[in-house]
Amino acid sequence: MVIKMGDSEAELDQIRAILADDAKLSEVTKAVFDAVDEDRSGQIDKKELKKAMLQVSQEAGIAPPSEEQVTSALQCLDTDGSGTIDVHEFKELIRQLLESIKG
Ligand SMILES: [Ca+2]
Repeated sequence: MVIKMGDSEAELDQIRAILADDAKLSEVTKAVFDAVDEDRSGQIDKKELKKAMLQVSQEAGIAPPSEEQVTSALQCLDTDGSGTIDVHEFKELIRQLLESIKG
């Protein structure tokens, strides 16, 4: 599943529905997580995060992330300090992302 950064009512309704339903949010998280976790380790490491951020920036038509931005995103997401992002940490990211789109 691709999360579009659109703002049409239908898309906003879909985002609200996902945020209101934890099972749905987990499903979306898992789909995105698996796409980013290329080596299927169950953890997103810095290299994978960088690639994902690069892809998002390309699709959004913005400048690619700097090394510092990738590092700070990783530190921000890695709430247990393991150096990688697990699916629970990733779920918080997706939740915040959807919350910010929903406005
Ligand atoms: Ca972690």
